[in-house]
Parts: sequence; structure tokens; C-alpha cells
Amino acid sequence: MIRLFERHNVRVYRELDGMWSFVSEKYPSKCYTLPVPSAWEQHPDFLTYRGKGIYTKKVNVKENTNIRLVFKGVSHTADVAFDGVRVAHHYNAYTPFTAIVRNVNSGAHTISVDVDNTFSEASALHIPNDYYTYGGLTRPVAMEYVPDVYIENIHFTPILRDGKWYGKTEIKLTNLGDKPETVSLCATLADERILIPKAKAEPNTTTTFTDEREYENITVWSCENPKLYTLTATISQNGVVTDDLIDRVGFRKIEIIGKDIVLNGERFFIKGYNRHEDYATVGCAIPLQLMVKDLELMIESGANSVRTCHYPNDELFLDLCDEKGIVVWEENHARGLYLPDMQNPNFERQCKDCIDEMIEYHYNHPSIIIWGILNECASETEEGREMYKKQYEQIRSLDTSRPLTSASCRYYKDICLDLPDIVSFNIYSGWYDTNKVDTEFEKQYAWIQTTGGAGKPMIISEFGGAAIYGFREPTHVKWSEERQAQIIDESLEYYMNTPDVCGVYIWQFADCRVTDESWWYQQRARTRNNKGIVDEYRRPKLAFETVKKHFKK
Ligand code: ADA
Repeated sequence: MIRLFERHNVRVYRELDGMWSFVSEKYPSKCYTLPVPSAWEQHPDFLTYRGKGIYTKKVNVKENTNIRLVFKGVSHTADVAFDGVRVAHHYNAYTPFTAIVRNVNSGAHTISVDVDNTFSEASALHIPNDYYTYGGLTRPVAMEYVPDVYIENIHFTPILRDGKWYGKTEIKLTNLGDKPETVSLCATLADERILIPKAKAEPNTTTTFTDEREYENITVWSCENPKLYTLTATISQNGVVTDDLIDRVGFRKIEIIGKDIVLNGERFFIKGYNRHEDYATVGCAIPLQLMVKDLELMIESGANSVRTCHYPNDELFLDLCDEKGIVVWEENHARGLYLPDMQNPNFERQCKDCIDEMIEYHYNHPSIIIWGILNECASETEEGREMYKKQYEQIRSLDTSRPLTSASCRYYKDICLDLPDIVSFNIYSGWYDTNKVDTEFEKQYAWIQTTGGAGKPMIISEFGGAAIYGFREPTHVKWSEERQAQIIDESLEYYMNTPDVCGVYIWQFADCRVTDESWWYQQRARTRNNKGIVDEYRRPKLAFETVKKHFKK
């Protein structure tokens, strides 16, 4: 399942979930069939496989048409071919991409995807890290029939102005042909009908048509009442509807006022979790039912937000957050990259592509209230600052409706705090040091007020400690559930009662697998990051009740 709702009533659209043929470099003479979406690590022969493999699927095309292939996530590098001809290359497991194949005749055809999850200089973002880079077609794949002129995407921006709701709708038409085409464009949203009777789609490019108008009698999207509206766009030529696209949007306003995050005019305190896309039995390819389980557990504990650490999430999960009223901090793909990592010749382009794709595809989700970048990267260096600055500017050029932030650990030396709208720090008082939560925060906050981050809202974007599920120890030794609960208790007690803090994200929701290579194994018992409030099977640790005590006060 790609989305929680039908995206088309007109366009022929088929999800290619199911069994694909697979041949790996590891066993070149053996042909497997693997489920898509899934991580190849789910198969006993590939539990720790870091390498390459080719997925193949035979498809039957029912009419002469243009084919549009949609990949929601391939981990981590993909080369796509259609009948043996390469049609797309993509890097990054966490963002979608498409491929167009023109003038396909009806009949049998073959899609193949070369997948690579190896670490090398070619991969600046997927590196040995405190999470696991899986392999495979780990998110859904779809095949569509599109005419020469089709609806590429729609962006909707809700605007509250002088107490009235307005909406800016940008409808993007792609013309695959080499001559201009004029179509009739129609979109409906709430009780409004947008009509552009002569929309001229320029050849070999995408043309955007913009409408901005007032919407009356709107119900606002909020955590308590996450009201969603269906936005439907169609295009017609010679009176025949030739294509359509459906999306869901919400009317809500997110703003920064002083040191507060303000949602729909009211101060909003973030009570959140950091959540990796990782589950014991399926790795990163989490199906709908397990996504729902995660969100229901978070809601049961009183949370109202999730941070997609440290990469854009599966859009199906964002659909669930839209429906359940869980606000989201979504961030581009980066974790703990030092300056040498950021100087990888591929780093800036791979970050740019990730941001472009994250915002292009996730723009309409009302649940996303914050865009983040570069978790714990080199924000203490001048060269790093130039890259932070460029990425903030890139996001602002794509979306001015949401505040920006970046989770830092460059204590007392971060030189980028003037750049974001919200200052965020990962502070592990009581786990990586013996600091007291209150005195350490007061010291850090006082220093921040001497920087460009002065007076800005502050989020504690990570805090917590590790516990091995089932390790109970009245002495509260480290790695016991008691110690973790104690750290969470002290942290929430302080941060949730400090007016200078506008939100908290616990590190982390669930235990997750980490890379076995390099030194991570030394600090990561079970080759896992064990700071989850629940373990990798979502079994609650003692700290779960501690969180509930504070989040539900
Ligand atoms: C950092 C990092 C997290 C995780 C955490 C930890 O803050 O942002 O991804 O690695 O440390 O568990 O130490």
C-alpha cells in the first residue's frame, strides 16, 4: 500500500507489490523470489548482506501508453531498466523517485532494478552508523499509464490572513511532447472549484498553474480534530478527461512567536519521540499494521509528535500522522557527519536531492510542522556553516510555511544558531556524563543566549538512556530498565516545567539495529541502539509508564 487513500480515479495505476525475482552478487547462480516491499535482510541468506542485487518483474501493459514508474524507496542506490534500457538512477533509501518510459506498446515487458547498499565514497549519507542501512526495494513500487500531458504533482499551502482561510494551490503539469499542449484544468477542494479552461503546458517540461482564493466554513486541522480535505485535480482535452490526481490537505497554521511554537494560534508544547524506521522482523520495511501499532503506542503514552530521525519517512506513515493528529518534525538524511564526511564530493548534491524530493513529495502533509536538517553534523566549523546555510536557504526557497531547525550536539561551540527558526540540542545528561539535567541545561541555555540563537524557541531534540529489555536491577545500574526510567523521569520533570523549552523528543521510541561494521558494536549491546522506551518488538520497558506519567499529566 502506497497511500491511505486512492490517488486516481482516471489514471490507470497498479501497485507492483508482490514477489519479484532476485539475483545477488553474493550468490550469482541462485535465483530467489523476494517480497516487495521488503528488506533483503529478511531472507536467511541475506541477514547481514551488504552488496548488490538485481530485482526483476515481468509486467503486462494493456494498451499503448507512456509508463510512469513510481519508487517510494530503494535502499540505498537504484538503477532502473525497462526492457533492458536504463530509465532511472537514484541515490538515497528514504526519498521517492519516478521514471518515465515513452510510447510503450501493449504486451509483456520487464522491469529490473539494480540495488546497491554498500558503503563507499559514492555514498556520503548512507555510512556505517547508529542505525542500519538495509538493502532492497524497501518501500512500495507502482506503475502508471500517463498521457503526454499529465498531472505531475499538486502543492497546497493553507494561509490564515485577517481571520480568514485562504489556500494557494499549485498544479504542476508535465508535457512529455515537443510541442505546447493546451488542456482544461479543473480542481475541487472543500466547496471551491478551481477552473483554468486553457492551461498551456509547455513542451518537454513541467508547467505550474497557481490559484489562490478564500475558503469559507473551514474546519481547522488540529491534534484534537485532524480534519482533512480531499483535493482533486483533473485535466481534459477535447472534452475528455485524460488524467487526474487526488491528494489530502489540511488547514492549519504553524508559527513562531517569541520562544513559543504556536499551532492555530495557541502555544503548542511538543511531547515527542524520535523514531527510526526499524522493526525486529522486517527491518526498515515496516507495513501499515506495524506503523499503526507504533503510533497507537505513542498516543497511549501521551505523545503528540514524532521526529523522523534521521531521514524522510515512508509517506504512508505521514498519512497516518495526518489522520491521527500527530505532528511531525521531518528531516533530511544525515546523522553525525563530521567535516571530513561533509567534504565527501557527493555530500552536497546528495543532501540537495534529498531535500528537493522530501519537500516535493511531502509538502501537503498538515502533520509536518517542522523541517529539519543535518542531525549532529559539523555546525561548529566555518565550512560546515556554509553547508548548513545553503540547506536552510534551499528549504526556504521551496517552503516558507514551516519553521526550520537542526539538532546539534556542538555544545558551547555551535556557530550556526543564527540560521534556524528553532534551536534544538541533543542533551544526554545522566547517560553519557554525570551532569544534572537542570544545571547542564541552564549552562547550555545561558550560552545559547550569547549566540545567534538567543531568544529563539528551544527543543530538547534528544535525551534519554539505554536499557536492555528485561534487565531489571534495583541498584539502577546503567543498562537497567530502572536507570533508563530514572533518566527519563528526571529529564521530563525538568524540561516540561521549564518555560524556555517549547518541546521534547525522547531518544528514542524503539530499539533499533545499528551497523555491525566499525566501532559501533562497542557501545551498542546486541548491535542495537537500546535507548528505546519499547524494544525492537515494541515490548514496553519500565520507562513507558514513566513517559505516560509525564505526557498525560
Ligand atoms: C545522537 C544521535 C542519535 C543516537 C544518539 C545515541 O544524539 O543523534 O542518532 O546515535 O546520539 O543513542 O547516542
